[in-house]
Amino acid sequence: MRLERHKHNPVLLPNPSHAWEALNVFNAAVVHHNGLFHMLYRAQGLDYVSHIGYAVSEDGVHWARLDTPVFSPAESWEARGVEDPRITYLEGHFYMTYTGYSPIGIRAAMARSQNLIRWERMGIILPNENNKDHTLFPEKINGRYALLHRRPPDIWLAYSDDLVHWTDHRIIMRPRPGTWEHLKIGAGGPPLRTDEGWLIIYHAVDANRVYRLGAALLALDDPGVVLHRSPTPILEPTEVWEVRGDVPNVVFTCANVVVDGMLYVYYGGADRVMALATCELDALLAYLRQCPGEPAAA
Ligand code: M1P
Repeated sequence: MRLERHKHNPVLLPNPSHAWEALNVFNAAVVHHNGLFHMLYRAQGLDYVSHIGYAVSEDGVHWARLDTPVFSPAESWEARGVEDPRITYLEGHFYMTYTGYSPIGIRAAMARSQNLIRWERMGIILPNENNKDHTLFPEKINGRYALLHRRPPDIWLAYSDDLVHWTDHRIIMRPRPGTWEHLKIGAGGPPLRTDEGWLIIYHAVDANRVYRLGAALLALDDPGVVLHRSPTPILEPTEVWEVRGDVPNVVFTCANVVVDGMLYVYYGGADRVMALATCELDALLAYLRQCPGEPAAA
């Protein structure tokens, strides 16, 4: 099973007219809301400080974007950039999980918005540790908020009563040694509820630092249980703009949305451009149904 690249890829390119997005635009969040696709993308200029820009689209392929970023570094712990946004619509708010990068390291942070343009910081949610690739489930599970995050090299699950204090951390997926997942793995966009489980798309890094995408289904009432996991990648770098860019051989996703039964996976190509790959959701679920599950990892 492979995702199909859109024929108009890359769908978003750096814009040399704006210093803040002149070099790289990549690793975007995308939500589909009120009939429009909204993209919050990571952008870098020559200083390599990451900002987050906004673009909107009717078809998910052609985008109109704002001239200035909607979210930029403002706190000491994100002084070198706000990176890799993922957006979850939950209880009437858009929550953006993002990485704050600074001389102290990388911190898992969160902000919220009602309109995707003005953002209110909620601060670091996993304090005193280098952490990233965190993404919020779109509903409570057994009465508590749930989050995937990454303590290298594994994907972890945690729970919270208030979205700020996270407890009950446990590993749910480990890299598979000697494979396309050898070095580390990390969650992509927010888990998608399906009848058969929480669908997640994740990235995996091999021993040569090639980034690929895989998929898994987690149990609805206990996402710590991996019901099915793809043994082979569903996307790997082959196009020139995936193989050559700022960082070579990278496909990296922070966004997966379903519209009219079609799964849209947005991904950064070689940390330079934004691209789109799709498949029928039912086809991916049929494939995963045949893939083995795993015993609890922790
Ligand atoms: O350069 C590839 C990716 O490297 C990092 O991802 P991770 O630590 O999860 O492997 C991130 O900086 C990501 O933004 C980047 O695309």
